[in-house]
Amino acid sequence: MKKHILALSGGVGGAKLAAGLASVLAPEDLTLVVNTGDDFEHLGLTICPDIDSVTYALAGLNDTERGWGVKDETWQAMAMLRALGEADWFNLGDRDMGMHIARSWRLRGGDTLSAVTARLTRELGIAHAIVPMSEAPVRTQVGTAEGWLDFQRYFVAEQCRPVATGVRFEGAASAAPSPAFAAALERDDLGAIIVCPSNPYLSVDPILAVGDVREALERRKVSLVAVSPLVGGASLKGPLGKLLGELGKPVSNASIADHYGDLLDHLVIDEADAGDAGDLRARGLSVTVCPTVMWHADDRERLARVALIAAGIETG
Ligand code: FO1
Repeated sequence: MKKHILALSGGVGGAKLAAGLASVLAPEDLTLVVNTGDDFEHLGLTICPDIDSVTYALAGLNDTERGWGVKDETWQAMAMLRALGEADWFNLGDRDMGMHIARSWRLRGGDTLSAVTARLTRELGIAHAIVPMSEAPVRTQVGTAEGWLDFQRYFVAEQCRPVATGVRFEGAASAAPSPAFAAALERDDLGAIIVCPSNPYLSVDPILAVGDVREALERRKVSLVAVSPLVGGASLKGPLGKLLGELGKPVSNASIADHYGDLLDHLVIDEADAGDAGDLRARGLSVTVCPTVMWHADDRERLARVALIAAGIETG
């Protein structure tokens, strides 16, 4: 029987593997659930950075240099906003802004975030299901000496400079998984759960914190395979290394494995961290060591196949 794959993703790194999975799996065989804890309202627009990173990656529109937003972007609207004295700490490209306007318009018309995302991705020619983790707003906040900062304030405005004392997900406990996420978790033909190489604390945890998602995953009958976001004992991009240090944890795959705990069956780690494999295996984990940096489409596809094989899924 053909198996269905549920993948959990944040932005940037996760989006690359999401695109790899979409290149090796048929649309009906994959549900991509995306973190919405980074979402916020800005200048009257609803911004969903991780949904957009996954969408742009699957549509081939992503800017690979910057890591977020649309390639070949222009910034005229931003220049006008600046001239008008409006907030300019969060950069909205002209093409990207079209996405935020369309989303905000449809949400204001009463559509759910799932329906809006389905519509926007379909219009961009994406056949695979990209679904938000929940319809309800969940907001990631980072604890600092000055109090709790909303995620984009911490990440973009403050450039992750404040020392983090904790992370919380406002609204997660009372939120329900989106209908497509809940349905994927319950599928009889669910074959594996793949956790993309996103920040476990900032990008994957919000998904696990939604309603009873963690309990549903604990009850799973299939393998959960995570691809580590660490390369050579450091985060490739983003604040994971800094955050781990501030939370008093070593910047190593042992911390990733500890963090996912019993949820994790198999960890895919980078060849630069091959030295971690022995200790990880000694604690009962299955481990695959391979190149995990995804520069090009063939890297994304190869890593997707590695993750699926680790989960016991034939990729043809
Ligand atoms: N990241 C930045 O570092 N600076 C920005 O000005 C910025 C703008 C932005 C606009 C739209 C979008 O979808 C993403 C954007 N990001 C920006 C990235 C975003 O903050 C992060 O990718 C995620 O929230 C973390 O996964």
